[in-house]
Amino acid sequence: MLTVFSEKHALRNAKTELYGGELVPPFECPVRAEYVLAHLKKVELGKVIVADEFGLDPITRIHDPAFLDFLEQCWRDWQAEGYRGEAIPTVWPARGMQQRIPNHIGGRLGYYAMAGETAISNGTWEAARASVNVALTAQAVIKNGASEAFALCRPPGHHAAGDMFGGYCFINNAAVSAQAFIDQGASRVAILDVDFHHGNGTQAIFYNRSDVMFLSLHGDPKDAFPHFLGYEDETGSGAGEGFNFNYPMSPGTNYKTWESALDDACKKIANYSPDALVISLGVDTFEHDPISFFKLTSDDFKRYGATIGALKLPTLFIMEGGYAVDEIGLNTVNVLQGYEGL
Ligand code: SP5
Ligand code: ZN
Repeated sequence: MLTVFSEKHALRNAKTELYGGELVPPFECPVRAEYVLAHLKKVELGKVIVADEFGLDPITRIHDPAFLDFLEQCWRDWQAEGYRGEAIPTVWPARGMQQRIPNHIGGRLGYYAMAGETAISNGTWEAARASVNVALTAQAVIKNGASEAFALCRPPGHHAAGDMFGGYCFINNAAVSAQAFIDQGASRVAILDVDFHHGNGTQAIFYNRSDVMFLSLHGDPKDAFPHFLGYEDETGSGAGEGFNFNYPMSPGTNYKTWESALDDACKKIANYSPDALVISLGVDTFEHDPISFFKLTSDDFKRYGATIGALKLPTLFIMEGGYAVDEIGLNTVNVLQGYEGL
């Protein structure tokens, strides 16, 4: 399987994450991508190519231009304010408050943020742009006839909505790629999100559409981030009713339980008969992930890769989360090799 990569991921190198009331080194860190790259080279998964530049047009199909301007300008505006730390939101347009966009960078940050753990700092925008270029390059490989490709995206994307960042995500790589398939003539695309966390951004983006089906297996929002989306009764709205499927699962969920959710999701995908399948591939379902609570083993990743492969659909794998860095290469590549039947 071909992999697309960009060294510019390393420009996303925040020093702080707000976690348990402390500023800690971010779980979402540069070695994640380096370890995945090293492992797929070690097992000779296939060619690794560098991302092309796609410009803003495919991104504005999904994201609000004012939101993108904010992401591009945020770090400069924050520094201009004289702040000494990284840009972390501290105020939100909560229940009963105005949804107007303020001038002050502190207000703009809160307006566009869906969570407060994700600091914006120097290079964040450039890395997020590189990440979506990785996804679009892999999407183009499939559009040009390959049956699968792996986009080694970093930073991840599935928590980013049309005008919200957070959960370590800025641009929704999976959503932009799915939209690219549609814009290039696909009638239907399915996005299967196997990251431990609910893909709230992707769900929100396609919630009222029937041409992109979204299915997510994740920690129950009652117990897991992002807490405010991802319940089973979120089934889509308007034309999108019946095209959104959530599989929330409890703390301690093992592979047997997780696999039955996957099997159900795969049946729905097969019935939908999409022209392409996008996998939001987070490996934070791993038993030793430091911020998650599923119990998948490294061998389980190979097993479920095979289940996805059995769908026999053109498949674009997009890297999302996974924070047990010592095993992130093994677990990610196991999915890809399982898919290939190895
Ligand atoms: C892409 C992705 O995986 N984003 C995840 C963002 C999660 N950020 C908030 C984490 C809060 C974790 N609280 C867990 C407590 C574990 N003891
Ligand atoms: Zn995650």
